[in-house]
Amino acid sequence: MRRRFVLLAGAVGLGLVSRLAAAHAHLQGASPAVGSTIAVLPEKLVCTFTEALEPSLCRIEVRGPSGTRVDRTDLALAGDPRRIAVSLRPDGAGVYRVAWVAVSVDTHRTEGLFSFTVAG
Ligand SMILES: [Cu+2]
Repeated sequence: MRRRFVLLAGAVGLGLVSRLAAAHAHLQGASPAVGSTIAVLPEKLVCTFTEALEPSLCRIEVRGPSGTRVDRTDLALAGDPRRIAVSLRPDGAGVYRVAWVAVSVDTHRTEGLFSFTVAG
């Protein structure tokens, strides 16, 4: 209950909070890499952050070139408390857009967008 309240307050003050967020979970890297062009869509998208995550509160939504959601909503830690992965469903060549929300173990929330391209 307390955590829920903290999250809500965090979401309301997100603009301010993220500016003060020296030690929060920022995206350190992804596979496929941010902005990259790849030949074949991998089975999973893996995102690595700068802080340990609370996986049950994190979200990753991936939309394929057709605009439909292509992640299989099976987000889970991937062998490291700072790393989460989600399975992907192929949606052809084009731009895949990723929207992420990361909640670190200190319950602070960050979010962002990036894309990668699957070459035709
Ligand atoms: Cu924090």
